[in-house]
Amino acid sequence: MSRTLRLQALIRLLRHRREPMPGPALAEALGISLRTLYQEIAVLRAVGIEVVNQPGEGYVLPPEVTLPPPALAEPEATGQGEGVTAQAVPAELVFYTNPLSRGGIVHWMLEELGVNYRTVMLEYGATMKAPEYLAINPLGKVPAIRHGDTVVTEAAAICAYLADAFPGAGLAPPPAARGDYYRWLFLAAGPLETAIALNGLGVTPTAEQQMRMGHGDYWTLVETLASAVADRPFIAGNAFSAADVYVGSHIGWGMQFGTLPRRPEFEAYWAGLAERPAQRRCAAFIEQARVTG
Ligand SMILES: N[C@@H](CCC(=O)N[C@@H](CS)C(=O)NCC(=O)O)C(=O)O
Repeated sequence: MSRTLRLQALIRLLRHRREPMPGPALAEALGISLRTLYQEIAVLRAVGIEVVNQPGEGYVLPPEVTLPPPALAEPEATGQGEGVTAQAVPAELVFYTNPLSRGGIVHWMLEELGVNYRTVMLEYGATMKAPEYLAINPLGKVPAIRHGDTVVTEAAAICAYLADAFPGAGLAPPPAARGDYYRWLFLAAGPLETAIALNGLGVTPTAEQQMRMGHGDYWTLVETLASAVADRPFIAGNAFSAADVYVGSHIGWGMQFGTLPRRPEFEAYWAGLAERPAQRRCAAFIEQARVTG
């Protein structure tokens, strides 16, 4: 890893945390020695980034620091020069997950995109709650991605981000045609998730409570979603999109785990999605993880 990338990684690790990060944990997360870490911190201070060392606790970045300054920015792709074409180095794409988690949604999205990515497997209650990962997602939950300097958490947000970051895959409609795309992505991530969770816990809000809670009534939501996918292979427009990855995952898993009813509309919609090669690869991966524990 070049020094520029290492300094950016160091900044990234610190700026997503409020709590100090101990030097040894920071050095380990960056794959460098403590001695190198001290040198890098000195470099940051030299360019005006005041990394604060709280004795006995670790390092923090003051919240007002906005980064990175030009001195640490990625070198620009130089285009053509001297008859040689300089290639921009693609930003690293890292996928944080556990095989038995909502990470499966993002896994499917990544496989649909066909891009290169590096997977970091995290264990529930262990590496998922370790300082290195809390620097990525302070909630200690998966999935998350880091794309170059950009960290995204929340499966729906990750799917939408990836569709935009890799437009060549055609997994987001053109901006002017995104009404249904946003509508169903957001409905599934918010109201549907809440309704399914409460229903699974056996909680039925009263009519008065439903007026104040964003999801309203579970069965009305089910009916609405069933109408949205009735007699159509895709939920937004005439093409497969990130909205199908996200909403389809809820519908497929919902029927599998009994959190959504096996309505004919859901069965037909999911049957079309489950046949996709990327989805088959992900299903096989999950199955293997389930069998091998
Ligand atoms: N709203 C988040 C939910 C993420 C979530 O709850 N992930 C679960 C696994 S499916 C998790 O990481 N649980 C571990 C924990 O909370 O300790 C999303 O949609 O990505």
